[in-house]
Formats: sequence, structure tokens, C-alpha cells
Amino acid sequence: MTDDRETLPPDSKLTTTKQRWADEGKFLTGRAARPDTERLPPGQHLVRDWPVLDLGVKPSVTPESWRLDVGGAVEQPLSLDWAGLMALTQTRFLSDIHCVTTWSRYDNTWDGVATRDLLAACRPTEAARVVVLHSYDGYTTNLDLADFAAPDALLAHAWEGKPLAREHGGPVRLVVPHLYFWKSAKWLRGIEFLGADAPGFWEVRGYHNRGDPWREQRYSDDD
Ligand SMILES: Nc1nc2c(c(=O)[nH]1)N[C@H]1C(S)=C(S)[C@@H](COP(=O)(O)O)O[C@H]1N2
Ligand SMILES: [Mo]
Repeated sequence: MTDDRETLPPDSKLTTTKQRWADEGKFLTGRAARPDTERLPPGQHLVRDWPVLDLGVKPSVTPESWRLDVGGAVEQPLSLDWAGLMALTQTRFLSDIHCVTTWSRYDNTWDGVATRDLLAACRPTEAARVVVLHSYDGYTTNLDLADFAAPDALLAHAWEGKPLAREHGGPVRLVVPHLYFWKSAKWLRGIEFLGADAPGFWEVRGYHNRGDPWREQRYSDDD
């Protein structure tokens, strides 16, 4: 899982544009929101459709060919196939999506495996601090272990009761509702636990390392 860079698709127009937004600080409002009283984070607008964002490729992965390798600082490395994923406790969560490009989408129903149940199966060691997600399109993103372990985070294989569409990361994607959606890796291929941080695709291209929408952590230097 170290060769992501070689398998990355060439920069698409959107990739180039989003990198420029980070350089310019586009969409920053300078306001702060209170998550308890305001459902829409600062600088976001509500959409009813569901936009598709990717690096210009949508990998073709079937449930039959899908694998998920879980390794690094864990007591029990896992290599899950579809049956292995389905054998884990299945959970349904309802959550909102907040994308750094300023759209938010309310009330998404997800089915899958809660990250807490995955953590119970792989048992991170004392050394584990950071989780790096690896995807079939070469995308990576990093999360603090505590963010990955959020009570409403899951490995999702269904949306609104139907199999997750390929364009949205099917067969399996991560969903971490309390952070900007770029942290929710689509076409999930690997989960790696590390003792030290390892910024991913957008994090090394000007985006914030954590990405909390309530603190408007869009870009690297706005913390
Ligand atoms: N593997 C992978 N995951 C990814 C991305 C990607 O390009 N590749 N894009 C991220 C970004 S920037 C966003 S906003 C969401 C978009 O998810 P959606 O297309 O289902 O709306 O996926 C995130 N996860
Ligand atoms: Mo995004």
C-alpha cells in the first residue's frame, strides 16, 4: 500500500482548480458556527441532489473482486472479502454530508460496518495514532484515530437502502460525517494504522489536515 503515487491518475481540471482554491483561500467566511444550534456549517449551502467528486476515474470494483486489507499498528491484521464484511455487525446511520466545495446534503441513510466494530475486530495497538485510507483509484486520506472512531462513522456499502453506486464509491466507502467529505474515501481498498501522521492526496495539496466543517478548516493554514 505504499505505491499510491504511481497509480494516481493524471491531474484533472477539477483537481487543478481545487488546488488553486486552497492557494487562494476561496470560500472562507471567517465566521464560526455552533453545531448544536445551526445545522449548516459556515460557508455551506444546501443541495438536494448528490454531486459526484473524484480524480477523473471511477474504478470498476465488483463485490466479488473487492478486498479490504487492514494492517499496520494492529494486533489482528484483516483481509476482508465481501462475505467477511457482511459477517461483521451491520449498522444503519443517518447523517449529513458537508463537502469543502461548499455543498451540504442532509439526511443520508447509510448501511455498513461501524468503524467501532472494525476497530474491535482489528484491535489497534497502543502505538496507533493515525489512520490512512487507501482507495482503488490511488486516492489516500488521513484521519486521527479518534476521528475515524467517531460513533457515527462507518464503512458504507448502501445508501438509502440500495447498494452504493459506483460513482459514489461503491462497493464500499468510508463515511465520517463530522469532517469535510474528502476525508470519506470512496472505493475503499485498505486501512492502515500508523504511529505518525501521513497526509493524503488533498492534505498535501493545500487542504487542512483535519477538515472540521464547524471550524471551517478548509485549507492548510487556516487553523
Ligand atoms: N477514492 C476517492 N475518494 C474520495 C475522492 C476521490 O477522488 N477518490 N474524493 C473525495 C471528495 S473531495 C469528496 S467531496 C467526496 C465526494 O463523494 P461523492 O462523489 O460521493 O459526493 O469523496 C471523497 N472521497
Ligand atoms: Mo470534496
